[in-house]
Amino acid sequence: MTRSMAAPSKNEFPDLPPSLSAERRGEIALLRLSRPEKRNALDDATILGIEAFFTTLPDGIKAVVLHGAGEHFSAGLDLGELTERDVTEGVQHSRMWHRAFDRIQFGKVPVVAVLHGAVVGGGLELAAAAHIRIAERSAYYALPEGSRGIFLGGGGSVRLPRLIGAARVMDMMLTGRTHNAEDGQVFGLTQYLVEPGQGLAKGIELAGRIATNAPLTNFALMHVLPRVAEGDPQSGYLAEALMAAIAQGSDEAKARLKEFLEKRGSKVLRE
Ligand code: 1HE
Repeated sequence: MTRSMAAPSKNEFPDLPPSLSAERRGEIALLRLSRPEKRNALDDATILGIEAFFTTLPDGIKAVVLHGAGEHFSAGLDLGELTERDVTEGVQHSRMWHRAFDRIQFGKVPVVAVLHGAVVGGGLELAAAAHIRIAERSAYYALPEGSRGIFLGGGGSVRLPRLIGAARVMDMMLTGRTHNAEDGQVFGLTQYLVEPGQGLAKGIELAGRIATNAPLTNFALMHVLPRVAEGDPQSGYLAEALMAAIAQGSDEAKARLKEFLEKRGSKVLRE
């Protein structure tokens, strides 16, 4: 539910543009790209709305599901806004996208993106900032920047090679190659592949599981794991040891471990 307030209280979503809609379901927030008539193309208002949403998540939200209305997740950058920008404005525009998507990747809670139809250009960059990606079988991926005479600008040149390899990004941009949902699943862009129409339910299910984790564990996964994975190993081992000790020392971890040892905790079950 979107409330019309300039300064949201800790229990409300911020004022969002019409291209976005937010809904709370208990501990989970759903953020929907809601501009299907333009294939959820991302204009400035939408990017700023995404930044505001992830910066001011209401208290008690433990995971977010990001999804798109209509036939496509997102057609990427709103090309209609591009024509009048000079070089300096172009740099600032890209940095605005970086800020917004950083609020997703390094924000307060994990984000599950549900992908379907076109997931292209800036839409793919947006998806890359999430922590878990689910593809419906209709999803397809492309980076048409090459053919439009432009370049990645939403953090894609950083995030996408880490997810799918620089060679694939190079191929997609040089040749305009499109990959389908099965390809994306095989090369690790997505972690789940579901039938058309099933993505949102799967996203809500996974977000529900994420919400049951200790907040400190989710914090460590979002903020420590990627930095360790990308940094030098020796610093990584040290950061891991420190994070492990901090997590183990928390009251929540102690209570959860006690629960298991007293046969009240959940077991790891085969899916
Ligand atoms: C748009 C956009 C857009 C659609 N900006 N208006 N992205 C692209 O190069 C992808 C461009 N879009 C497409 O290739 C197709 O629209 C789709 C494959 C996504 C969907 O096709 P379709 O047949 O369902 O829709 P459509 O008829 O092409 O588009 C419907 C409307 O959405 C139409 O407007 P209308 O007023 O004529 O109805 C389109 O103009 C409009 N529309 N996509 C603006 N992208 C930070 S840097 C990131 C750089 C990039 O993202 S580059 C990639 C840009």
